[in-house]
Amino acid sequence: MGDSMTNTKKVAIVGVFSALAFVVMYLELPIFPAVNFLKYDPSDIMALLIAFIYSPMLGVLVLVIKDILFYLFKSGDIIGIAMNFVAGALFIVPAAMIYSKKGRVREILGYLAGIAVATGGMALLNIVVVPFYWKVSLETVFALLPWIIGFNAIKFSIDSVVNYIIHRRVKKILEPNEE
Ligand code: RBF
Repeated sequence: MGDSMTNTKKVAIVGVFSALAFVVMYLELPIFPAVNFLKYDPSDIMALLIAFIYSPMLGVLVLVIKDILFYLFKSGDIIGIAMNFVAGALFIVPAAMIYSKKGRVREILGYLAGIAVATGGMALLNIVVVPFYWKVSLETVFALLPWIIGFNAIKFSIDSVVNYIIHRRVKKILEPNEE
């Protein structure tokens, strides 16, 4: 296949995965009642698949597109969408950068790094954002911190396990002529 054809196909696949990510975002599953503003959805898996199969940058593009669509069609909550985007980017960029196409050890180290960066980064960001968003005291935020940390650790662990199981099969379907 020529380069221009490959690019056309890549653009189409990124578009389809962004649309899929947007649709599955409607799941919005609150895991912990104490922090019901934190909602699980599997949309970051679509971005991680694209980041693994093509590049971290295209993975981030999937995050941008699905979050803009979700903001426009569903949420209207710019803070929630921004937090969702930052969390997703903090997870997929380290994971995909450390992942090497051959080694399972590097892949798992990538997931662990992504989970650690996203969970740590979002804990700090929530300490800053939640007092303004909910008009609560810092003490209240610190009381919620174990739930916030638990939410992000669980969310990105689920995404890692699912991605680990499916990404090679998805790559074979999308790029049957490679390797
Ligand atoms: N999403 C995360 O994945 N991790 C977070 O730490 C996180 N913190 C949030 C904090 C606030 C105040 C809000 C409003 C949303 C946050 N979100 C976070 C996004 C939330 O889980 C959900 O994806 C969006 O609100 C869209 O439904």
